[in-house]
Amino acid sequence: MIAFVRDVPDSFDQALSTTGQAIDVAAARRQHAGYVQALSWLGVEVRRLKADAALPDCCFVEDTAVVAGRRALVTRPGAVSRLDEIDETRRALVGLGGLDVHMTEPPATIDGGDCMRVGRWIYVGRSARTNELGVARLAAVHHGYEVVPVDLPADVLHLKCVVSPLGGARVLLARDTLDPKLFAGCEIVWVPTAESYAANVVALGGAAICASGFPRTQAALVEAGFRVTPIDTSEFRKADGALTCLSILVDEG
Ligand code: CIR
Repeated sequence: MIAFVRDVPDSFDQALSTTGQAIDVAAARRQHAGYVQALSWLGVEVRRLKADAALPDCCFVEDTAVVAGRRALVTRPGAVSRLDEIDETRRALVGLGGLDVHMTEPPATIDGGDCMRVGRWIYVGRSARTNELGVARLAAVHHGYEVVPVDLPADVLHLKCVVSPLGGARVLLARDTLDPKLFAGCEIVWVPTAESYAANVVALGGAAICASGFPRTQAALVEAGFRVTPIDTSEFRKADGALTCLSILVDEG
């Protein structure tokens, strides 16, 4: 497994945020290094892309591509300030070789954080960032998968803010967010309402990287058989980000 991550820019304290909390860029860089280390511990080959100070949100690289199998869709992020983030992602994915790389044309918008692959399905959030044309583009490029649109509540930024894939047909879902019937073919591991931020984890094989400070979610993951690595994500949380947003995973298999 290869993971592309993008460094934290000097301007990260100007990242889009609904929290209004002041971001400590140096602390964010330390937390980012912890994330990279945790990925390496899981056996992932990490490739770092350079930050661009003109793009304060560029470390949330997940939003710029949806990779499944040998096909990659470079997205067109729904936030105007993030549109230029895709150039570096496109270069990196083309440079990797072996991937069929496709683009998204305006007026379609789609954020990778709204897209979750589980087996042969790709769930996609219809959100403030991902529009109908974005969903259609995803379905056209990833035609080998069944695309399942999910209407998101207005207070949920991205689909994967409240549900994330655990591998196989398992998902980690925050209670009181989405209708569990959407995931009828899946086994659900539940995150309690009070810990909903922790529903976003990076799970690979039998291991999961999760946000620290959420003991009930950690216990649920352990109960589900995962070896759990908690890491501090406080600075990314201030910018409405979590764990999956910090990487694009490419399965070489
Ligand atoms: C934004 O509002 O776009 C960023 N501040 C946060 C993006 C988080 N990305 C993700 O959850 N996939």
